[in-house]
Amino acid sequence: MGNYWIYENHTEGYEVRWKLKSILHEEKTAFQKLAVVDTLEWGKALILDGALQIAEKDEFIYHEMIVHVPIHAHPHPERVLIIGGGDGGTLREVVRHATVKKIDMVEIDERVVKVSQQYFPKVASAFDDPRLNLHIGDGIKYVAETTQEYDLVIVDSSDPVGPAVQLFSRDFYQSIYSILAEDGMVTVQSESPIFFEEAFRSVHKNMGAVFPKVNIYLASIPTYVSGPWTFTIGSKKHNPVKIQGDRTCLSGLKYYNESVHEAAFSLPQFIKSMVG
Ligand code: AG3
Repeated sequence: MGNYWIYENHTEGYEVRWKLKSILHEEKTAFQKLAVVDTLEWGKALILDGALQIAEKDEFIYHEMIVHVPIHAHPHPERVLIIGGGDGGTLREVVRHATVKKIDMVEIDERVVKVSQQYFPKVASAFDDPRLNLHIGDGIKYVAETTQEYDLVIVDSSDPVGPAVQLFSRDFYQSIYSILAEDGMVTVQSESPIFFEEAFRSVHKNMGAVFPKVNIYLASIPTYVSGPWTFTIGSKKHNPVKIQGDRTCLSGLKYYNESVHEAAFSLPQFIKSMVG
């Protein structure tokens, strides 16, 4: 085996590298550079424009947390919209919920879906769920134009560079607000508060300009930069910090459980101060 490494450059003075067993796939899609590599320590990984999106060994943390926290915080999550998430991991977690009757998913880059189906069958495992309508297109346009109403919107985006920048904007949250039912909520991945402090702060600010309730919760996802990763919920009515009284907590997951749900909303002081 050769001595091949992939480097992820986070700041001028900090980068992480993974030793590779092989490069399985590389292409330039209409939207981004896409690669699938097989790493020595973390299993196969999907890389978009140089940023690691999923690694087989720890993707469960991100996907369970972006889905099960908001879905348990809603009393009747029936209509769910996923923006992005082309690898299918978020979808895989949503379909575990029998309360969910209809799922729309809007992914801009069809190649992410196809390549994930080929290389990550355990992540891209739910694309044939009968409740799913997959739309290949621009999520911003979709939320601005759709006449559908949703109980929950999940924004599973990449970092706020290039085409994803708008997914962190106030206008986008405003469009989401208007397609949510009167007790609906939205969850977005809101980046590392350490390495993407600006993005993290602006999600909170922009979400707060639109939603009456905004809450942040955390998970540690080893392959994402390092330290805590944030998710932000904007809610019209329900307090997401607690599981809704009559919802039973899904069991048999690898990360999420009832006490993780509540604990995830406990913020260290330095993160509180960023948004306080
Ligand atoms: N989306 C968020 C990935 C952010 C990673 N950032 C980074 N490595 N700099 C993940 C998509 C998974 N469905």
